Amino acid sequence: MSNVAVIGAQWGDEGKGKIVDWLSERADVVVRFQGGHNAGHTIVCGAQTYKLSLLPSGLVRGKLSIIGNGVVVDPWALLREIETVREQGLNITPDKLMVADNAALILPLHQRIDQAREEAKGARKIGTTGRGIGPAYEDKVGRRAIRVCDLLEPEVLAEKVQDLVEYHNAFLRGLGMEELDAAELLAALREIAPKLLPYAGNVWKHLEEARKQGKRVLFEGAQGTMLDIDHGTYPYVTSSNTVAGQAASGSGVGPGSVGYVLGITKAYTTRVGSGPFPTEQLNDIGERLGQRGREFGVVTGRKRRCGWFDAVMVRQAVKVGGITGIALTKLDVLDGFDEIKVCVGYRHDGKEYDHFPAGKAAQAAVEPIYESFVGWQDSTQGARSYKDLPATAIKYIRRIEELIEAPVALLSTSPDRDDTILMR
Ligand code: 2SA
Ligand code: MG
Repeated sequence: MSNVAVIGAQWGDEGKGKIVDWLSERADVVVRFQGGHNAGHTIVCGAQTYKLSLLPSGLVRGKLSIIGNGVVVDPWALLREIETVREQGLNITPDKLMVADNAALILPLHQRIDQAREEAKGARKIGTTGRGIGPAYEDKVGRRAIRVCDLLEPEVLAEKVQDLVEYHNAFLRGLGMEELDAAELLAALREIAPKLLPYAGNVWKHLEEARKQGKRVLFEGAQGTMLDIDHGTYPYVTSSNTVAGQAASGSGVGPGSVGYVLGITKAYTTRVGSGPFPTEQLNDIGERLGQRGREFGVVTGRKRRCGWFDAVMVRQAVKVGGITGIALTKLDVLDGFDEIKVCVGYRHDGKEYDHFPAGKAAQAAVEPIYESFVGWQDSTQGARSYKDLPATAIKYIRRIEELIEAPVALLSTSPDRDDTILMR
C-alpha cells in the first residue's frame, strides 16, 4: 500500500473514523492536516468506543500520530482529550503523538467570538460547532496567530499576545463586549506551555525521514468536500480546505506523497448546520434515515439533516479532490426501503445542471432530478462478502460508481471494523 489520504466526499460524518481505523492497521504514521476539534470521529474497538475530536485516529492502534501545521490546535481541548482517552486505557506519550511546532493555536477568545457571532446572526447562522475554528483560521491568515513554537520564545509570545489582544479589543469595544486581558491570556498560555511542548515537533522533517525509510503514511481528513472553504457550499462551510490537496500543505509533504485518495461517502446524505441540501427529506424518509443511521453529531450531539444520495455532489467531490476510489458506508441504513432515490442532476431556472452551481442563491434553489431504484428487503448489515449482498443492492452500488465516475473500493456494512468488504 502506498500512502493514502482519507477524505470526506459529502458534508462530513461519512464514517471516516472507522475507515481510517481500518487502514491505520496497515500504516506506520497517521496525520491530521486540517480542521481542529470540530471534527468528530467515532471508533469502535472491541468493547470500547472512542470519540476523537482532535487526536488522530491512529492512536487507537498505537500508531505514531501527527497533528500537522494545517490544523488549528486548542491546547486545552487537546490535553482534555488526551486525559479522556487515557482514562479509556490508551497511553498517549510524546513518542506516539506529535504536534507541529508551526501549527496555529485556538484560544479561548476564538471560541467566544465564534459563539457570539453565531448568536448575533440568529436564523442566518452558519451552524458552526462553536469551537472557535473560523476565528482561529482568520488570525492565522491575518498573520496574527499564536503558534505552538511561540510558546518556546517568551518575548515573542508576550509581544504577539499584546498585538492580538489589541486587534480584537478594537472590535469587542465597538460591539460593546467585554474586552480581553492580555496579561490573563499570557498567563494561561505560560501555564499550558509545559504540558503542550513535550508533544511539539518538526513534522515535515519527521515525515521526510519516514518517507526515506519507506514508511506508510495515512492522511486523515476531517469534515468533507462540501464543507471545503473553496469548493464547498460557501459561506456554509468550515474555514479550512478539506480536499486531499491540503494533506500536502497541511503537513509539509509534496503533492506526490499524498498517494491514493480514498473518498468516503454514505449511501445517502447528511449534513449538520445550515446551508443548502438539495436532496434533504423533511419527511418520514428523512426521519427514518436519521433514526436507522443514528445521525447525531459526535462533538455537539446535534441532529443531522438527512436525504437521498446526491451523485452530482459526490462526482464533484471526486473531481475537485482527485479522489481515486470510494469507500461507501452505511448501506444497511437503506435496508427495507421499497424505493430508493439518487440525485443525478439539478434543475434551476429552466436549465439543467450536471454540477452544483457556485452561487449561494442557485445552490439553495436547485431542484434535484432523481433516478429511482427498487430497494431490497434483506439485511445488508454486517455483510462480509460481496456475494452476501442482495442483487438490487449490487445494482445500486454499480450505478453509483457510474454516476460518480469513481470505483467503490470499500464497502462498510456496520460500525464494526471487520464488517468491511474490499470490492476491488
Ligand atoms: P465550524 O465549527 O466553523 O467548522 O463549522 C462550520 C460548518 O462546518 C460544519 N462542520 C461539521 N459537519 C459535520 N461534522 C463535523 N464534525 C462533528 C461530527 C460535528 C458535530 O463529526 O459529528 O458534532 O456536530 C463538523 N465540523 C464542522 C458545521 O456543521 C458547519 O456547517
Ligand atoms: Mg464526524
